[in-house]
Amino acid sequence: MMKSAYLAGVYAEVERRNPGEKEFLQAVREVLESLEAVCEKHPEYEANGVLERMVEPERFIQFRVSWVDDAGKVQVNRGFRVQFNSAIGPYKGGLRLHPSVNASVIKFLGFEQVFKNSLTGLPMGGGKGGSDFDPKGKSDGEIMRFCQSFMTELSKHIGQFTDVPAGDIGVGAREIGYMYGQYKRLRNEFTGVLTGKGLKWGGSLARTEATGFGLCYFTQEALQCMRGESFAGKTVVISGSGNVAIYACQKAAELGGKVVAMSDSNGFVHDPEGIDLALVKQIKEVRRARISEYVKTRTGASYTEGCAGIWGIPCDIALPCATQNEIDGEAAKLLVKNGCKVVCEGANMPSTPEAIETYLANGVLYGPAKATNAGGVAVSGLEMSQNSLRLAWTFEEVDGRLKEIMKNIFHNAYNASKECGVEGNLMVGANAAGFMKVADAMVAQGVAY
Ligand code: NDP
Ligand code: 2IT
Repeated sequence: MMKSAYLAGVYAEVERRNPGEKEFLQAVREVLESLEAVCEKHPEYEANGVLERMVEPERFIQFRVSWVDDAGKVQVNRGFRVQFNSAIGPYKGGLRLHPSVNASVIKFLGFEQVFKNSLTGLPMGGGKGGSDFDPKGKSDGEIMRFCQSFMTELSKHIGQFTDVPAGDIGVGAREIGYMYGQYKRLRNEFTGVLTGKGLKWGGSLARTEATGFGLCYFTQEALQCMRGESFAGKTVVISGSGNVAIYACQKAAELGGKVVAMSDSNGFVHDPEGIDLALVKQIKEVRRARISEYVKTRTGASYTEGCAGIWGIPCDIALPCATQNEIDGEAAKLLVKNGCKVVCEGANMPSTPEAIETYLANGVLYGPAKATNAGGVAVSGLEMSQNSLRLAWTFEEVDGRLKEIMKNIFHNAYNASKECGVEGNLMVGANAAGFMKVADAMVAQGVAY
């Protein structure tokens, strides 16, 4: 519970204003609980109403997305964009296409994005968007028509200096292509309004790999600085088998780890010999099929229905890379019981508050999403820079910058944890460090902006 009357009051008002929005309330609560020491040291934040302002999005846009399916039937989905905070740069954050998307999910993601983007050190504010459209089982034509209809409305609210969306769950190169084409058609301009673009039309090398690679760079730096260890020889479990999971798997293996399990929303595969990533890429990226197909080729591996069971596989390092609240208190206890010493988050908010409590109580090295998965948006920021320069950097250049950014994020979070009197608590450190830059900008820019 929050000791500070100021923070408790802000939270009570958020609860009153956003009833039933459990993901959003969970994300806000975690941040506010991390800011006791910061707010005590900086009375100017309360004096300037910074927290009250920060928990209320600058703008929340909801719209109808109608499109025609292959059978000629009219379909209607709900589209969203939350423009949460622009104190340090244009709104920036991904678009999620998943049936579970609603206002609460978009607001939690947009809220977290504000602090994450601040941690990257690049000038980006926070936003997020998406739709409850379910891409599973849709034809390319249906995906295209949905993306075009979605962009027809979204285009009125975004722009290279205003708000720059990108991918998230269900949005990869294909969807960004269809959306970019529609934006260009509507505006008659070729600008960096989206990131994650194709390499032949303004995309950045290493953006596809960035979130997964960045997660491993952070984990490696944290392991080295806090434990004097590395990935070498460690057993790793990674949930999900999408963009983040695949490139986390690749980098974890390159750094000497042995990834033994991956999953999708139906179930998980356990391959004690080490995951065959080329096979996973073939199944998920090329065929857009289910992870269960993995065991048809890799006969030494086993498939189990139900995605939650993956946390019962013994490992040294767990990298949740699927979705929010995928590790609950029970799963966290199981991880700890089986010897897991490190949990670093590729997904956004994959651990419930009970899971985080379990990590902290058991000395698990816990890397919170805002810090650990910031590599994706960081390289999106680098894509914006390259677009503005009308230049394209090499893979090595972008990857090198990503590595430096992830190391800096770790050290900033670690140092902030010390300043907050909880050395090594990277959740408090990341929240405090990400918050202060935005808060100072909001104070400097005055109230009525
Ligand atoms: P993808 O759509 O590429 O992959 C998502 C993966 O997670 C799939 O394997 C999917 O399985 C699984 N998944 C999705 N929803 C659920 C669910 N409700 N239960 C179980 N499994 C689920 O998305 P990304 O890899 O891009 O995103 C994964 C996570 O990383 C998300 O939390 C996202 O917000 C976060 N993230 C992404 C970034 C990026 O740059 N893409 C940057 C930072 C964070 P299935 O195929 O069965 O649906
Ligand atoms: O959650 C995230 O940081 C993303 N989905 C990436 C956002 C971006 O703008 O690259």
